[in-house]
Amino acid sequence: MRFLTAGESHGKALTVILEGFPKGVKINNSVINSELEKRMQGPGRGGRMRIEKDKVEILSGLRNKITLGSPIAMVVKNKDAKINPQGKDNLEEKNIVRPAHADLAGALKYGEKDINNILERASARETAARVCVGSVCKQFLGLFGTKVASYTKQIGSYQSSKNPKDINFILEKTKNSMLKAIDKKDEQAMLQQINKAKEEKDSVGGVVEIWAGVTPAGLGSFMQFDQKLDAKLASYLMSIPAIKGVEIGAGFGYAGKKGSHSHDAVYYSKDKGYYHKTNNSGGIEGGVSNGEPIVARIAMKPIATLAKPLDSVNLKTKKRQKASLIRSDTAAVAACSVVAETMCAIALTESYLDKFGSDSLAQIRSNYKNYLKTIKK
Ligand code: EPS
Repeated sequence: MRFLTAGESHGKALTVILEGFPKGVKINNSVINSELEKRMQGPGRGGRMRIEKDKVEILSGLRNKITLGSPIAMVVKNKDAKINPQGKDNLEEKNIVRPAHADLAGALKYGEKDINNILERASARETAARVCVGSVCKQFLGLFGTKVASYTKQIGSYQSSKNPKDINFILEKTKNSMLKAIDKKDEQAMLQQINKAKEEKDSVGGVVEIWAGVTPAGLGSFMQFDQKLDAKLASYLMSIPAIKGVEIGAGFGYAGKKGSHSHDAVYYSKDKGYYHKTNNSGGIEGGVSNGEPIVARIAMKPIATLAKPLDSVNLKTKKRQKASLIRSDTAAVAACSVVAETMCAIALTESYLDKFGSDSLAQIRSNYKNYLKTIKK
């Protein structure tokens, strides 16, 4: 399975083609739309989100809501469309790069002076197209009882010390939380971080924790570096704009611990099969899922565009100037959590298809059932 997105932030639309998705899966576009809506929400989002009403239009690859096994083309139209691919547009030229954005590196790469030609594609708006793919994948994974959930662990300097019991706990607690917090008190403290940053014309980042399960043991492989499930998951999560750190399970916490205090001992019972009482590995050992929930954390840097801009340089004059003031978010951690679930669902779906066959749901189901019987034995 693979997908390609196209589209600029202020282009006509975001487009995605998903190829290699199995035949026979029922896809509900209202489920995709509700994920798109969640990506637009959350405290700290900026003015653009009040303009857009992201909705998917599925153009191909389905008949009567069921996938055909053919490429699935999906479109999310932009309301704030300014780019005219075939003629003059009404974007004002911008020459002052915004620190921490793709502006300078992109301008140097392409010998560009107008940063519109960089930021339009580098914008996090592209993730709306990915969310469409993630939602399709979540609907596939749901057929095997696999759910993907996430919550906001940290905003700015405030970190929640609460730990979820399981995936259903996260789904239940975050259902009515705009910030996707699992605790009301923590949510208030995290909101304060966002409001304070907004008052100070600043921005904040945070940490999102992602859980996936139930996943069968055996997804991914230790045979080659690029087949390892943790390597795939880490690279997919790192590909989200503004992500600067990824941890699987105990992650960096492992470094300061002894093996006897950190490795997950193995047990067996007739009901459960093989299991662990702890999950420091985050459900992946040797690049392969071990049947425990998959747990990853990502660190998002503060939003790059600041209302109180940093020093920068005008690409045309080479003179020092304050960075461009472009409409932006104060925080987008809750939105990022939807994209993180998306990338996790895509990585897991690819691993399912590698393990159980890829072109027909009926055959994948039968392979999956037989496999589960063998690993229980
Ligand atoms: C975004 C759309 C963008 C930004 C934001 C994310 O719209 P505009 O640039 O018109 O305000 O709101 O992008 C960034 C903050 C960024 O740094 O890329 C979206 O749809 O998520």
